[in-house]
Amino acid sequence: MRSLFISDLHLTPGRPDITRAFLRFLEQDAPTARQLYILGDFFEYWIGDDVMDEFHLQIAGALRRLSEHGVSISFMHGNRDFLVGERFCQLAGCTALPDPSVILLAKEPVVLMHGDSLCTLDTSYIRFRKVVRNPLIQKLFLSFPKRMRRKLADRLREKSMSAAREKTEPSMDVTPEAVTDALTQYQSKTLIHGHTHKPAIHDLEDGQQRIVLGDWDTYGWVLEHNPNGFDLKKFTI
Ligand code: OKV
Ligand code: MN
Repeated sequence: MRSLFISDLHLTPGRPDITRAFLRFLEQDAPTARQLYILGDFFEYWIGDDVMDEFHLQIAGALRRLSEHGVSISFMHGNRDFLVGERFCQLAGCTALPDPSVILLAKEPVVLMHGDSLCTLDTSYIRFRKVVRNPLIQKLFLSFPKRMRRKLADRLREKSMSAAREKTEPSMDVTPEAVTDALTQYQSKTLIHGHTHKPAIHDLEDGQQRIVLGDWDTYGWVLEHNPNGFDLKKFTI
């Protein structure tokens, strides 16, 4: 009875080392699990399912192989790959998982989120999110020619990279209020999320816990839940 949780791989053709580590994980670790939960920012960027190439098809194929092996795969969007759609999920044998979602682990409710919505002090990002998550604006963006989408996305990412350096650390992390609100709303003691790139298991008041997944860069991170509880595993890429 193993469940695995990953997020923030930021897969891109520019990081073949991370892609290889992920494909290795799919072959060596994931097949003996019952479920695999992908909690957002699986891809570094996504501008439409119609822009998939060899790289994306290889990853979708590897995921599909795992799903056909009997592992159920759930895919939650992150703040980068929120445009991943039905076509990719179908190719990859994944089921879309809304943000937030509540699952049962050892009969206990557990809240799953990407984590960006917990960073309630990041006002400039919240503004950006409101625009790009608007269904009408998404429809308009997806109606643009591919080269125009590419150009616009490249420009937005460049702009955001220079802005991120100016941001002070605390505004990027989750706020305790947002965490408490989520746990209260879903009457759960455990919250699992990614996004902040600060992997840890935080024990909170009243037996509550917040588990933060790690981003894949120098190390890869996998959270495992088994009959003994949670285990946040770290390995070199
Ligand atoms: C994803 C982030 C780029 C953060 C644009 C409407 C627009 C969608 C989009 C374009 C960008 C996703 C889809 C990307 C996340 C960035 C920069 C910062 C902080 C529109 C709908 F422009 F028409 F309104 N986009 N891409 N950022 O390159 O994957 O999360 S992206
Ligand atoms: Mn994120």
